[in-house]
Amino acid sequence: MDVRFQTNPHRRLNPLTGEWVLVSPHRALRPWQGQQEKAFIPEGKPHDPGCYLCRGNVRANGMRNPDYQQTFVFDNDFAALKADSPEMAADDAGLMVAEGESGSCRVVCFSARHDLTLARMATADIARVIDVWVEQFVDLAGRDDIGYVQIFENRGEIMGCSNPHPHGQIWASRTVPNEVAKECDRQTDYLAKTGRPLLLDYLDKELVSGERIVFHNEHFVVLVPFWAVWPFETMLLPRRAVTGLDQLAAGERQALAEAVSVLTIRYDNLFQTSFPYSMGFHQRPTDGSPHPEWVLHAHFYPPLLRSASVKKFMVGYELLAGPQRDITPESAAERLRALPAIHYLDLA
Ligand code: H2U
Ligand code: ZN
Repeated sequence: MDVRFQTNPHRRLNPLTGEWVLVSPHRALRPWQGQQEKAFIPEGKPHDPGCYLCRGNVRANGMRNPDYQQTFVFDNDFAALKADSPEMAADDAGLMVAEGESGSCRVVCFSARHDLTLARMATADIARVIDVWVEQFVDLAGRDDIGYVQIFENRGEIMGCSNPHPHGQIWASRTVPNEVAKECDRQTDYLAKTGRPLLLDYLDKELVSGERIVFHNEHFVVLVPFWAVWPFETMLLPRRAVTGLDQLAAGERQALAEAVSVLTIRYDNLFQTSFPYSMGFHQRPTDGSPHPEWVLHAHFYPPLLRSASVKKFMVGYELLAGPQRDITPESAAERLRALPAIHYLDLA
């Protein structure tokens, strides 16, 4: 890439959303006098009697979890969406528009072990989580009242996650939510213009350049997107045009499990902490159309900037004008790429 981008303020376009990010690489040279933090050593137990996700325990609504051995899925007891919602009318001027929204929310326990995270789980056990995501996607996508299935994980207290037990959530809604709708429009336009899926063309360019690649195997690539907003934001992309998790062959699910494992281990190694993030998969809307414009992908949005406790804040200019970053996506990728793929707790 043009070296001028490594030292001068510039903005980059996210072709999936049409939004710009301001990059100020010269600011990364500012002096930093933060404290060096000690490596985080977890002290959790494999089973916590007070955890509402551990096996055999009673949840907030009085239901008892089964004695599950690996994964466990249940309907969220405090679901943001319900099976039906009344019709609502807009005002005449269209200035106060609301509509009923329906759907389903589920919680997915990744492991029976309370003290693990994806980064500490064996690849085979992550593959089991991927199988569960596929089952859930197929089940929800098959419903007439579901137009989009959002699979995600909120990791770490700093992200507002309420429980360290490894788990994620699924929110399936009647309509296509904002972020996905933007990506839908952009990918549709690109396919119409070029006859190729946007993300496959993008991936080809990234593989040629190599400077933002963090990890790759036979079927998946992990990279810091050219337009990343969060300091160590990444994207996981398949090497072929699959529109959803359900289209992955067995070997591809395995490769995805490996990619998730390596990425989350390197994230933990970066600041020797249990690395917080929000991650999730973007897949085709489930309206029954094939959506040839879509390429399945996962986004990881981690907030940490400099250490286990120093995070990036989306405030000021970012809230009022647009996102901004200091360290370039290229240097973030270089740092992640250089980290060992063995967890620091296993090296200790
Ligand atoms: P978070 O840790 O990301 O907040 O997710 C936990 C979810 O678990 C949350 O959505 C649900 C909350 O509603 N939950 C239950 O369904 N039952 C409970 O007993 C407690 C929490
Ligand atoms: Zn637990």
